[in-house]
Amino acid sequence: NGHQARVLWFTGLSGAGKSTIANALEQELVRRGIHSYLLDGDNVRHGLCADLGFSEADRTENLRRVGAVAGLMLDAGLVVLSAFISPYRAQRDKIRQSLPEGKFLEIYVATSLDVCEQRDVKGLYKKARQGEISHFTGISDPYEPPQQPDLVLDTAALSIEQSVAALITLLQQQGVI
Ligand code: GGZ
Repeated sequence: NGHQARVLWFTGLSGAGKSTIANALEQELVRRGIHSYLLDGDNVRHGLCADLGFSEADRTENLRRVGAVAGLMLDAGLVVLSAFISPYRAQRDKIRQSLPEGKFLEIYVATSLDVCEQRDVKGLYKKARQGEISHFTGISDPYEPPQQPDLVLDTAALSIEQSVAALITLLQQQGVI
């Protein structure tokens, strides 16, 4: 099962569907015998980055560490799926520049703020609107969308299966699988 290592960097608002899509893609890659690993808030913010919050400096440090780990996993030959809000363009560009040329694919999960807020799966948007959470992305903190993403996925318009299919097509076009 020859495949080329890559970092797939999912960016988008809280509740946009980054982790859901990345999880579904990981299952599809496992099914195809492709060695991959999913980095997301669930396995990073409780351990490696447990000391960090959501200020701009802490988010930048969070993503610096994740980018470094992704780089190590890339060296090990994995297809790395990374799902973080990563709200600042400069943070994402820095990670792209830290990796070997062409190894970073930016996936913009472009689900609108309206849709994310209506879903409000964890009730965080409501809390942010009520001022109980400060620096909440999209409400009281910025989100800078990618200007030239490799793929745009809007989960208001696409099923999980359709998003995974679009990602598989991208990976085939890029010669990853
Ligand atoms: C944004 C927050 C915040 C604030 C807690 N702003 O939907 P979730 O819950 O599970 O995903 C969000 C997660 C964001 O962590 P990331 O590591 O992806 O962020 S970043 O890339 O900016 O470092 C959300 C929850 O943490 N959460 N407080 N203030 N999201």
